Amino acid sequence: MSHAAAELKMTTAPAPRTRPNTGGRSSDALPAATLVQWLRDMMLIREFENRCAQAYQQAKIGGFCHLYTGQEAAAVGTIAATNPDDPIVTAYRDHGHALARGMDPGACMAEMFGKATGCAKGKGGSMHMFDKPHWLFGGHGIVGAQTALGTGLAFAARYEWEVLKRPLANPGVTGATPAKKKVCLTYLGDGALNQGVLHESMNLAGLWDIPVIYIVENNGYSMGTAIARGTTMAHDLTKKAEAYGMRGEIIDGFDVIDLYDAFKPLVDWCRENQKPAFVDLKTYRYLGHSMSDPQKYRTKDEVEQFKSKDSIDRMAHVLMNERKNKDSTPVLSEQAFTDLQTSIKEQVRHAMEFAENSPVPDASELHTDVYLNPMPNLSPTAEYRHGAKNPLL
Ligand SMILES: Cc1ncc(C[n+]2csc(CCOP(=O)(O)OP(=O)(O)O)c2C)c(N)n1
Ligand SMILES: [Mg+2]
Repeated sequence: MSHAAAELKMTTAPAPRTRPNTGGRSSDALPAATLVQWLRDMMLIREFENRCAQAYQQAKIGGFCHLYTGQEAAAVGTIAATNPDDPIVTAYRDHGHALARGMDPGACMAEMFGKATGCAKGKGGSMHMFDKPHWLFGGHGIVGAQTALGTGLAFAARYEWEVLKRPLANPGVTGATPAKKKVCLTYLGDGALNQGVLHESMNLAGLWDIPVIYIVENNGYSMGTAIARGTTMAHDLTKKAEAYGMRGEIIDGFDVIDLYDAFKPLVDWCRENQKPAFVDLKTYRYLGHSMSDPQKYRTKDEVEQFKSKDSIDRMAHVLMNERKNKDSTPVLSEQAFTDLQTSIKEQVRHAMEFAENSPVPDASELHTDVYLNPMPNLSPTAEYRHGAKNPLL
């Protein structure tokens, strides 16, 4: 076993376990249709990413491209535990979160293709999925930067509820009224764990009781560096939460139902008590860090080991064999599963066609949306004068 694999075993792979068949889990209260929807969401992400990989190889997608394949349960299981108007923010491996939050796959794919119909008008690309109506505040490429944004979003949410008693948000945004207790899910990779901004953010969150949940999607590697080679206490990251006075939990991210059952009570607690938390969410990416990663840092065996507990296969198995309707038939029949596969392929094919047939952004869009309400002297438009005094200073 390679050095990296040995460390990964220690830090990432929890022993596979069978879900205890006892009552009292949050998922027990959910209708079967919700569980089938989770499976569908994970399958949609997998198919979307497969088609992105093809389109990238055909040079239809340019720039950086980080696929979410293998990590699907992380976005689907955590987002399922939120309200639709809880803000979320993530890093650059963001297609999965966007789709799990409900972004139209056409808008997501068009963004990948750099087309004007994309969610960021084709100006952001793979790393910058934004969806204001679904309270997704990006997609960010600077490692760790989104942790400060997520902390700010959570602060704003608490400020609205507690101080202003009215929403700050655009009234057109889904669920903007009335002000209410929210939590902000802030996703980061394990490679962001040592960025200063995370520690400044966690310090303030702990100090001021900001309702943010930092979710480390711990796939064991930061690009090609195994976590234990670059991060202290990799075997127990919750110690970092302790240092900032917040709850910390380790959650298995391979079984979406287990994940939800562990995560939902934490979200509810953070919302009710308006407190922060930190989650070490164990997961694994099947593909390289990005499209140009030769993956010399891990063995094929290791990847296969993780694939053998694939969260989509697992969920399909549970719904087709373990979860039963009142009449003892499985909640997902073989035919229904096949139909699901067909409808997802169709949906993603439509998204591809939509992206391919959409126009590229007009050249006049080059300097728009750079700043919100740009000050004339700060805006790189016709009014810009080099060396002009910053009116804010
Ligand atoms: C501030 C900053 N430093 C370096 C980079 C280059 N970079 C991009 S991703 C990455 C690794 C991040 O680790 P993690 O999120 O665990 O990576 P993954 O699991 O996606 O490989 C680095 C160093 C960057 N984007 N931003
Ligand atoms: Mg990582």
